[in-house]
Amino acid sequence: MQTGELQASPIGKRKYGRPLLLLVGAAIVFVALALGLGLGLGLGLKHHHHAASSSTSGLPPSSNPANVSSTTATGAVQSWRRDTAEYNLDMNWDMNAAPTTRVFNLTVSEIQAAPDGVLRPVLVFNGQFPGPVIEVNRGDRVLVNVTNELANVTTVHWHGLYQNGTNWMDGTAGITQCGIPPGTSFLYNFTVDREYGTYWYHSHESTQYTDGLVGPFIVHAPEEASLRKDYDFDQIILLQDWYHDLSTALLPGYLASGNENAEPVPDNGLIQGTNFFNCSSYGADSGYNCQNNSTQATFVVAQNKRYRLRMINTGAFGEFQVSVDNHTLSVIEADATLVQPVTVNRVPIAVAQRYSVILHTNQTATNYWFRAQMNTYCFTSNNAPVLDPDVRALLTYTNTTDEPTHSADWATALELQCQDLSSSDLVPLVPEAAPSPDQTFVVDVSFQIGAYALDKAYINSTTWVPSKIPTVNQAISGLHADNSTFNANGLSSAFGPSQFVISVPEIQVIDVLVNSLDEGAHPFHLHGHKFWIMASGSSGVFDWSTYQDLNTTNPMKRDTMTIDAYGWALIRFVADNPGLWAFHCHISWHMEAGLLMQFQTRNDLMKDWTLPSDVAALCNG
Ligand SMILES: *[C@@H]1O[C@H](CO)[C@@H](O)[C@H](O)[C@H]1NC(C)=O
Ligand SMILES: *[C@@H]1O[C@H](CO)[C@@H](O)[C@H](O)[C@H]1NC(C)=O
Ligand SMILES: *[C@@H]1O[C@H](CO)[C@@H](O)[C@H](O)[C@H]1NC(C)=O
Ligand SMILES: *[C@@H]1O[C@H](CO)[C@@H](O)[C@H](O)[C@H]1NC(C)=O
Ligand SMILES: *[C@@H]1O[C@H](CO)[C@@H](O)[C@H](O)[C@H]1NC(C)=O
Ligand SMILES: *[C@@H]1O[C@H](CO)[C@@H](O)[C@H](O)[C@H]1NC(C)=O
Ligand SMILES: *[C@@H]1O[C@H](CO)[C@@H](O)[C@H](O)[C@H]1NC(C)=O
Ligand SMILES: *[C@@H]1O[C@H](CO)[C@@H](O)[C@H](O)[C@H]1NC(C)=O
Ligand SMILES: *[C@@H]1O[C@H](CO)[C@@H](O)[C@H](O)[C@H]1NC(C)=O
Ligand SMILES: *[C@@H]1O[C@H](CO)[C@@H](O)[C@H](O)[C@H]1NC(C)=O
Ligand SMILES: *[C@@H]1O[C@H](CO)[C@@H](O)[C@H](O)[C@H]1NC(C)=O
Ligand SMILES: *[C@@H]1O[C@H](CO)[C@@H](O)[C@H](O)[C@H]1NC(C)=O
Ligand SMILES: [Cu+2]
Repeated sequence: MQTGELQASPIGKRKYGRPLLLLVGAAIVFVALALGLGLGLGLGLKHHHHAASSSTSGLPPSSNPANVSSTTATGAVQSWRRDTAEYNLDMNWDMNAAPTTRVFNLTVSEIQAAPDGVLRPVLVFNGQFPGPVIEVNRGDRVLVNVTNELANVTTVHWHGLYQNGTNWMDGTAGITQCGIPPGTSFLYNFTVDREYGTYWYHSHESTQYTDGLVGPFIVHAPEEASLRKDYDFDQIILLQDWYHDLSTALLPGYLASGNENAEPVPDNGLIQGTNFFNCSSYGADSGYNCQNNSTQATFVVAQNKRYRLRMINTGAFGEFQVSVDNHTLSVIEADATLVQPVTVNRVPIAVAQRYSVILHTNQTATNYWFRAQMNTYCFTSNNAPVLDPDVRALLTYTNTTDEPTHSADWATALELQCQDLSSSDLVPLVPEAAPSPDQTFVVDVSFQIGAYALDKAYINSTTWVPSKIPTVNQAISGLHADNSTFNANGLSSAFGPSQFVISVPEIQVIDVLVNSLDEGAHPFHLHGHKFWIMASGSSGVFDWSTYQDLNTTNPMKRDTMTIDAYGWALIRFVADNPGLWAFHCHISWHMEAGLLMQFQTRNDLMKDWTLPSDVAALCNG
């Protein structure tokens, strides 16, 4: 392993200081000896055992302190904790390789684990939390065999991938597939075309991903070569809020009448799936099995190197404002769109968004805090004293676990609202003009006490409930049968009362103005496309008199954007990708409350589709 490679390793916060360092040292010797003797510890120490990847990515983690840190002083390995050394990408990855087929296995199961010291049921991929890296080249065919060992159905969605021609591989329950039944396997089979960058994958069945079913998905391409001149190391960083209860235990309270959209407030935040938690914030009778021995991520850096940090918010609800004490960050990518470098002190990252930044380690060679400060302004309560929103990892130039002594957070204030980096600060590196729109739709987003007095979310007057028969299955049969109800333009009446589907039969450029009548911020994600952000506002309404004069020169294009509280956004996309595509708020609770609509595009192509038999069979399970 190269010196100075950024290493993510959970090291006990309580372990800073000499005596415990010695214990860590002893564990290093133990691991080194074990590896030196060629012993397979067989305790999940090596990631190969559980990793999904069949590729050549990643180096053996033999000299990585992550091995040590997931080892207790007695040498016991927490086998459910993934060695996130694999998130440290191999700079020798061949991005010019000829297109190939890459095969992965993802087994979904429920285990007991304590990512922050609080034991709870966690849903995991391949027995470990968080999920393994899936790393491919643009042009590759990807085969992922998902085996469901849960008691409930599941799906896997590939966030940001276009799935052009394979809509049924998008993994969206009730839209592109029926859930994978317990005890069975399903093979996701798709190619990654015309896109590269930082993506992720997660369950798209109810709120399941909130319980642990998340992982990074990286796509390389030859164009990356020029970018790589700007960094020496390439590191994935997963950020997520965390609850100490299963999401299904929190849902009934959230949806209960009279609750007025009071989302469950996270109990903690995790970086690389780990964090410290102070058990004393729970009373003795809390019912939680809490150990104060948890861990914090540590990034080992060398001085005067440049690190690309691919940060992904895989959380359910919370926005993070990421910063590194005493270091500026240069943003170069947002949701797999490369942008002209922009230097900032803090990067706000909403749920499901990704940002790559370059960190230049040109400060005094000591230790600093990497901060992912959760924006509690967007929560209905601050959940004190349980939630410590100042989520941290250690950035060490000295490869020590010493608590920083001269590390200072930026004096610039934290944002008081959950808002994205201004889209005018994000300018795509590869210029592209937005074409003129063919059609414009307006939708209103709100929360209301609806049927059965449940607190539900609405797109106009529709609250989404996943369809038993996926909408794409219905559309294909309807179009096959030449049923014109399925081929009308605009708001569709073909799918029943819980589906808000806008049908765009042929290739068109679509504008959508989303008006939020809600007091909360909503990170909206469009499946199967990236959209241009043509205009947005945090109050008032869109001024239609400016519609003809929108700046189409090179607007920001991405797949997830925050629509501000009581705000609005005008987005534009080319509806050229056949299928049924969800457009929804990515906050787990809000999607479950029904904040989802769909676009039905390219009926001209879909009418000739036949659903693959294995996909169709999922609905018989
Ligand atoms: C950090 O220290 C550990 C233990 O001495 C060593 O194994 C590892 O290679 C070091 N990492 C770096 C990046 O120097
Ligand atoms: C996937 O699992 C199968 C067994 O079902 C095994 O034969 C194969 O080697 C695994 N592939 C990878 C890439 O891990
Ligand atoms: C924390 O303590 C529990 C209970 O003693 C133990 O099972 C677990 O392995 C410990 N974890 C670490 C990281 O030391
Ligand atoms: C997927 O994995 C399951 C469980 O290991 C195995 O039975 C099945 O044959 C695999 N399917 C494919 C297509 O590899
Ligand atoms: C994956 O899909 C392609 C295109 O439909 C097909 O040719 C191939 O046989 C599929 N692979 C597997 C393993 O099912
Ligand atoms: C499985 O689904 C049921 C019904 O929604 C739910 O009560 C249960 O908590 C789920 N299990 C997990 C592990 O999510
Ligand atoms: C450190 O690097 C950043 C980003 O490259 C640069 O803006 C800054 O001026 C550098 N600071 C020093 C002290 O060299
Ligand atoms: C970090 O910045 C603070 C505030 O500017 C400064 O006091 C401190 O000395 C810096 N730390 C280091 C290690 O340079
Ligand atoms: C949604 O409701 C608004 C306000 O009533 C209306 O102007 C708009 O046309 C509706 N959208 C669609 C797609 O029907
Ligand atoms: C066409 O689809 C609509 C909506 O699903 C349905 O109500 C209608 O019966 C269908 N028409 C025919 C002729 O099947
Ligand atoms: C339009 O946007 C481009 C790209 O961000 C920018 O360079 C240009 O200055 C903008 N033009 C106007 C009139 O604002
Ligand atoms: C998707 O494929 C269709 C042809 O099937 C093509 O017209 C369209 O441009 C593609 N869209 C994207 C986003 O790749
Ligand atoms: Cu929302």
